[in-house]
Amino acid sequence: MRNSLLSMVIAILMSVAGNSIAADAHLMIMDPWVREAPPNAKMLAGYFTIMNHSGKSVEIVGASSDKFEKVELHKTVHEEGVAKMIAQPSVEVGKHATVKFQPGGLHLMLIEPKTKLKAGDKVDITLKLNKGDELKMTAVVKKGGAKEEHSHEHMHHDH
Ligand SMILES: [Cu+2]
Repeated sequence: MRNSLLSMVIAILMSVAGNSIAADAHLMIMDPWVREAPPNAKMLAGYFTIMNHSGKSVEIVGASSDKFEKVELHKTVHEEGVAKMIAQPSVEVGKHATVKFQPGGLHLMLIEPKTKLKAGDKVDITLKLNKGDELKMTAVVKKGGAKEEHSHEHMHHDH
């Protein structure tokens, strides 16, 4: 009896540990942040750098955050001098590669905030990887450089 109880406890501990460990210890997220937007903004942009120290490429296939209705992977591209954002079904991080989500390029499009966010606030974001793994990060809301184009709001403003 004791033994079976003990092995049950061990099994539970192992499954808890399994869930809390990052999907892949070889993946590293650096400097996650969300650009502060006007309080009525319907969309905010999120940025981070991801490094893949493993010998296998991984794919980011989606993202979510409990502070937003929806999170999409976007890329800003310039076509004939016009900046456009294109939703990406997935973003590959090659083996031993670094991919930057940064203003003017790849970004997380954080859609319909559930609460008002201002500089200094924290936003938990989960990346979904291929094979069903997840990678969590805590982004800090910061003021972005005013010169950076992109973001839907900025399209309606003159800088
Ligand atoms: Cu976007």
